Amino acid sequence: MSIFVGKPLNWQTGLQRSATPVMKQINQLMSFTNVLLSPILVFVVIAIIILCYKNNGNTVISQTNNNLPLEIIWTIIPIMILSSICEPSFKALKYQMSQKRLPFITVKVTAHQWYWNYEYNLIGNKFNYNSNILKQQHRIGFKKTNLGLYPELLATDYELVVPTRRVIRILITSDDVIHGFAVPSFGLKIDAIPGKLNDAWIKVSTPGIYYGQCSEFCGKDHAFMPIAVRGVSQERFNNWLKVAKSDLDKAFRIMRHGS
Ligand SMILES: [Cu+2]
Repeated sequence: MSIFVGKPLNWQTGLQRSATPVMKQINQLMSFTNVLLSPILVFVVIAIIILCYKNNGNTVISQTNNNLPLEIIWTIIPIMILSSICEPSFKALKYQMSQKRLPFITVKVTAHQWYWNYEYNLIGNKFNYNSNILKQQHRIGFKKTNLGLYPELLATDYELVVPTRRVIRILITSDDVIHGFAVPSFGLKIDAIPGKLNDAWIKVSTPGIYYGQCSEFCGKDHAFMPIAVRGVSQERFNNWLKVAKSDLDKAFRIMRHGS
């Protein structure tokens, strides 16, 4: 069974495919902004080309001043352009800040130099584990030899596991220096700051593995502390959780067999 993998593609120029409602909004905002910006780009480039060719050294530069209609036009048009971007942008921002109050579960993410710690705090189910980059020599042991599913520099030994179609609240902090918890297909990028608890929410729409990386320069192994999130069905999440508290290896083994 093939599962969706949220990772960057070769020669990709756009954003990653959205896997959460927040990222969907960000994608829409980006498309809208691009539509708006393209004619401006064309206009500016044409204007520059015309000016370059017209000005052959002896053209007298226009001395127009105090032209009220012209000044009104070039003030009003940019205001209209900026306000039309402002509206969807604030809407997306507000949405990002909403829906944190009644999460299905809360996961605490603590950044360390140079790995992540994930803590689940459910009634009777408090446990945490570290997530390190998957080393080449451990691929066989972890049964993660498929480079498409577990790409180099992005795959981890133990992923963060979350149920799909549920609001998950993520609390983010750091134990040492500032790190950045970022998963592009979730539209998520929050700083992990020592002594401060930042929060965000996700609602993963499709089961799959989603990759991200630490996004604040945090020292020598900054490039080697990837983030891997596994979105699974509610049922598989419950099964994983039951075993994970006592035997993490076994819990992940069962999950991989199911995928
Ligand atoms: Cu870091």
